[in-house]
Amino acid sequence: MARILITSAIPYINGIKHLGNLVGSQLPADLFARYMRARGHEVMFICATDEHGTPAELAAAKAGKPVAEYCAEMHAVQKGLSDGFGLSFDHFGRSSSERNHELTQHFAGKLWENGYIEEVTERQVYSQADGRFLPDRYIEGTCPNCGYEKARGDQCENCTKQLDPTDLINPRSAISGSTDLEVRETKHLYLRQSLLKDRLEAWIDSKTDWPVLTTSIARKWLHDGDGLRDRGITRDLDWGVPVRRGGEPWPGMEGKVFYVWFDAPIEYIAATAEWADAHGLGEPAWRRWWRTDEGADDVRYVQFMGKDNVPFHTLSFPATIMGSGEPWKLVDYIKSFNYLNYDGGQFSTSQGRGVFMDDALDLLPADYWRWWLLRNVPENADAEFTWEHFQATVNKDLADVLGNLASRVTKFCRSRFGEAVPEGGTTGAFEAALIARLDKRVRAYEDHMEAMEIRKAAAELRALWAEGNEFLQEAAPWAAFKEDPARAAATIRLAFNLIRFYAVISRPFIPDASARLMAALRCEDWTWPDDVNRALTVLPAGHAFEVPEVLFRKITDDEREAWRARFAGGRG
Ligand code: B3M
Ligand code: ZN
Repeated sequence: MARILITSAIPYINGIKHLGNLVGSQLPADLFARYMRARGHEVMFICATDEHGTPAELAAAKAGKPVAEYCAEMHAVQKGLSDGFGLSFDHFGRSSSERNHELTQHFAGKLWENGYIEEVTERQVYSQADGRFLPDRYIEGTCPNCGYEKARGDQCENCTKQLDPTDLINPRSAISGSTDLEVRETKHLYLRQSLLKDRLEAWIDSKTDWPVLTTSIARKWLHDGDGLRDRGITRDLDWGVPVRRGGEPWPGMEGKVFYVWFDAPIEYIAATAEWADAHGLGEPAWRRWWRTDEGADDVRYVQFMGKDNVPFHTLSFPATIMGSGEPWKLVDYIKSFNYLNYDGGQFSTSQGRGVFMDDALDLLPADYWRWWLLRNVPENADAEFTWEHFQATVNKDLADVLGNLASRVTKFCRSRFGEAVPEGGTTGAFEAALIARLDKRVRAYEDHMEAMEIRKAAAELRALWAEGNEFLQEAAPWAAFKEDPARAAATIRLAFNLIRFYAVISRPFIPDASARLMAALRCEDWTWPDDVNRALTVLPAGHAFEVPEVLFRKITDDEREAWRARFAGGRG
């Protein structure tokens, strides 16, 4: 049994996330966490809301609420939606927690002691109209790298380049739109990550098994010259982790807070401490996941994130950990994702274009979305959501293949044999050949899941379902029943066990449907089918069952068209 620490990029607090956000980190992380638990490993799966920085302040201002109140409300909303999608976090924390304040200040103090932080008098954009400095997203303008006109002061969404507000061409205030801006001097702390370039590079070079998407972005920023430039890690904002060290205010830094991207990854650690607090556990309970001197040397740490978050996780956060000089756990594997587009364009939070997590759950249960999203996860290239494809996938894979198998077998059995797994008859070479195929496929499925090759895993799972459907089609117990009821009974007995086998192996993808199947089978044995032969004898003759409610319903053409129109844009 291994110990696996899994973190998903923590979503910004500012509003409900769309399906593109969901599939870019939290959902695949959940798939992996569920799979690893199913295989008997000890898993710690952590996520949180990212509550600091300009996104939080701007959204709270727009909602007309104090930022602390806004964040508390939105955290509860996001928590409810992640529960709705079956995201099985061990803890869904908050980056504004006391734990994160302490840890962020702790890391800054260590970095300072070790010479990795310096105080810099820098030039910041000041807005006359707004009467304040304009850090990060408080300023917008044209990206000097790619020419995108809506680049933000901290990063260009289009080309992912990390920016400083003074880099922008034609800058304007995101608060007032004012272009009456001037550059003023103010003192800030800088993380001297350039000093760690060699260590970071050697570390990235050692990660030969990482996805190319991850390492190519990391190398690009390492070699860009600019990518590892020392960066300001403090801001002139009210909301955030106050700049302190050793429990005292940091001289000259009064009224400033740490930059959101400095404290956000530290929240992975803090949220694990929040988990321990929530369960009344002591310090060792969380430190054994994070401190290599306190047990975490045998932990495998995997991170999930969208490609725009890769530079922070391959360079800045590791620089924070390395520079602390303390034995904190570094990530072992980073699984990153491309973007999911929406029906011929992009998902857009600002334009309300696309399906958001709350909308999705209004339309259909989570498993319909989980299946489509994971099967089409933007793993090796960007992917696109279209309503036709969604409808076709749900109707074919879920309703026609898996759902149909469960419903045919249980209904046929009830009408011919009664509400218990039938006895009599024996299986032969035909069944043995099926089992051999299933065995081969389930081993391939395991390999893809271990390797986090999600599309391949989904394709293999679907093929496993199809094997069962085809077997039933050919064995045709409804026809065999007349001449050879014992033979039909043996087929149906195997088919019941197939349903259980599918419930177990499909659970990481479609947990609710799996639970409903198991409930209908009155079975609680979730043992993984290490031995397929044995797995297909778990339900013996005489075992009682119920016919399940429709497992997956079909999406009609009318629904598809109505939904397309509804989500074309302009969500409030
Ligand atoms: N909140 C950006 C995002 O939601 C940011 C991730 C932080 S991970 C430590 O994509
Ligand atoms: Zn750009």
